[in-house]
Amino acid sequence: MIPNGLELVPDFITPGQELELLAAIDHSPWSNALKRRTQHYGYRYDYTQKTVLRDMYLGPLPDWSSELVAQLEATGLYDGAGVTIQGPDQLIVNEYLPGQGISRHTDCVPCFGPTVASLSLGSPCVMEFSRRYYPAAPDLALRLPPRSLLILSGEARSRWMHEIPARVQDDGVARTRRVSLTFRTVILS
Ligand SMILES: O=C(O)CCC(=O)C(=O)O
Repeated sequence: MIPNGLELVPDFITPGQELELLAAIDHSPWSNALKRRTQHYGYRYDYTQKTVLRDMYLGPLPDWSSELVAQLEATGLYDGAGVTIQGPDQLIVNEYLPGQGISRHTDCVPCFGPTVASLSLGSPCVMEFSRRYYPAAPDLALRLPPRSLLILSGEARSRWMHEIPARVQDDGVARTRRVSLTFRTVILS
């Protein structure tokens, strides 16, 4: 079953853009605060409190992401009812080495706007989608190819959970390093 509001756009960027993005990311500082390395831009997110507050502003998104943000905005993703709503102002870069994943979660609904978009670089991996917490089996396993853009809106964004199981292969295909860029729009209360 495919959740309403889930869309996967293959080849959203070119292989050249992928290499340029990876180079820029690897020239930027990584945080080791989580089980996997991350970079946070725009606003910091408090994973424990599940909050984003005004004083967590880190600054504008990095220059190396501006072409990508323009591509995202050009898709109309942020056009609601004929008006352009605010585009992404938060970016989290996640690095997954083989054996690393992200646990089952829904992106904080009051913290972020109705559209979440994740770009995959490097290794393909399988993302699982579920309507229930563990130990329920996932309802959908979706392969995310490199350079694809995953768009979550509607129920897929606000009601379903997604996860990347922490394993070294998916269906017999060995994972290598994957880097994802997740763009969100912060809602400050
Ligand atoms: O790696 C991804 O594609 C998804 C990342 C994610 O779910 C998150 O940062 O909350």
